[in-house]
Amino acid sequence: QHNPHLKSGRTAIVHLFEWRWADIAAECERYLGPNGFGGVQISPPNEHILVSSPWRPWWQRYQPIGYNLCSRSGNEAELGDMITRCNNVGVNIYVDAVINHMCGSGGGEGTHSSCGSWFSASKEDFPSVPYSYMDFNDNKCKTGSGEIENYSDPYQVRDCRLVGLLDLALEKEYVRGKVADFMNKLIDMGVAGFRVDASKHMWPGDVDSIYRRLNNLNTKWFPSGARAFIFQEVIDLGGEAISAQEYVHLGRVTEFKYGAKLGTVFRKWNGEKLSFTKNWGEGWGFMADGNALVFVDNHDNQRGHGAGGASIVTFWDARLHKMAVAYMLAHPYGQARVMSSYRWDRNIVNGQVFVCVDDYRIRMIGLALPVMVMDPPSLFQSTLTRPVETDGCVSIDGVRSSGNMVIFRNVVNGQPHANWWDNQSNQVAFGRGNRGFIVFNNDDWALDVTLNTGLPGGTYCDVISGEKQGSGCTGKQVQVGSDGRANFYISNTEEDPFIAIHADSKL
Ligand code: LAG
Ligand code: CA
Repeated sequence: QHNPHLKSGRTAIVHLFEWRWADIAAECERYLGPNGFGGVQISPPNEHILVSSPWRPWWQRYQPIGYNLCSRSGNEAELGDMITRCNNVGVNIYVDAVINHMCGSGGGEGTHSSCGSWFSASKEDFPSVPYSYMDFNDNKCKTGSGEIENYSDPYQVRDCRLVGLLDLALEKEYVRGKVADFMNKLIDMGVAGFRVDASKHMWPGDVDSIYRRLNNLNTKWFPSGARAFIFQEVIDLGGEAISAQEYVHLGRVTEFKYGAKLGTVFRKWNGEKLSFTKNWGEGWGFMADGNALVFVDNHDNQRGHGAGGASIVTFWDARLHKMAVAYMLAHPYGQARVMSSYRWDRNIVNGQVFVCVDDYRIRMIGLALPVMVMDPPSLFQSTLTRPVETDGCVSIDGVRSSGNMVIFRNVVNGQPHANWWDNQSNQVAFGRGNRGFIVFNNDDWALDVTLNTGLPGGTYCDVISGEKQGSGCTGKQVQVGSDGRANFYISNTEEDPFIAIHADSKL
């Protein structure tokens, strides 16, 4: 089902990667709700394996042990409280559903799981569900190793093990029922839908059968008869046996070409120019607008996992990242998702450990300092706080620009892409009807041009360099004449070489 059921006027989703439920609940009330965010993609809430080497990596959560709802983000009560509190302030929750597989075949035997349930990976025994060896695809998979060996063979990709993960027999009624029970429990708690992990590795007919078993959404927060929003993780950059098209009738699909191409454009690789994005969207060979879930980067490709390639822009390139995120949020194509995770270098402020993030900053409490080499090892011990006062993170401005661009997207919702301008290089501008206008300078020289914005005359506050506060503006001001025209000057040396104005930033 393709409709995210966003509450009125809201348009964007944020992935709060690895955040704790209690922190997400507070964030919904304090920031996301008041600032027009439509929904949160949460990390997998189900019981997962605990990996010791490396110590508690983020990816242990993609190795289910069962469907009990305790994870390192919190327990079932905290999850329910979060769903309720976010729904109550108009922010939907989308669950990352890992249903293709259980833990890795080498996951051992014991109670090293997030709720403490006993399991045996070697015997394929997961009593908390329960699943036994009969519920896995070992006999269906035809490769010698039992692994996916060749991505040009769709049978292998669906029936064999992905990186050693025990592959569930989703053709079985029993397994389908257990998966649907898990998802229905979450629906009844009030979630609005699911990011379906590893969808490429499941037959469309199998997931269809599961989706058909899902309950309607909880009528406490959603219209009666509303079906869960489904967005399926299918990495399709072209050239493989399995294409995103096989899944679009079932729900939305992650459009991985979007971030890969946008990164190439902003990096100016392969002769790409921003001016070539005049027909961005379907014109670039992406899937139909109504099927696409779009993002600049995701939790995998920002840390070298999964696909996407080197062109993906992440917070490591803060300047380009902010521009790319703003471009996505200003552009009408697709259901947009922004990413909020952490970067894994640390800084210490007044004896407290911080990790810098793209859109947010995470304060780590009680962590042993020397162990933070890559990803924070145990987020059980952390609390997350939105940056309010301190600095020290390169992309702290990204909080403002991305947050303000989420508002921009809401303000221009439903308006057509309009008033395109480019310099045949990397300076471009476009508007959204008569509600918003954005100008980018990704060239190595200044932009100085008068453009038709499509907006009513007046003085507007740029929401990238600052924002409207009361009747004032903390950033640049743009004078739009009664003919809709305005002069823009953007130096190529600015930290944020782009300007965005919209109906609600009018002074
Ligand atoms: C996904 N989308 O379709 C997730 O976005 C991605 O993060 C998941 O992989 C993947 N599918 C499976 O759910 C992640 C890591 C992998 C990790 C896996 C399971 O990117 O690196 O594999 O989660 O934890 C890890 C090890 C492998 C090992 C495997 C099994 O990295 O070397 O073979 O566990 O033990
Ligand atoms: Ca499979």
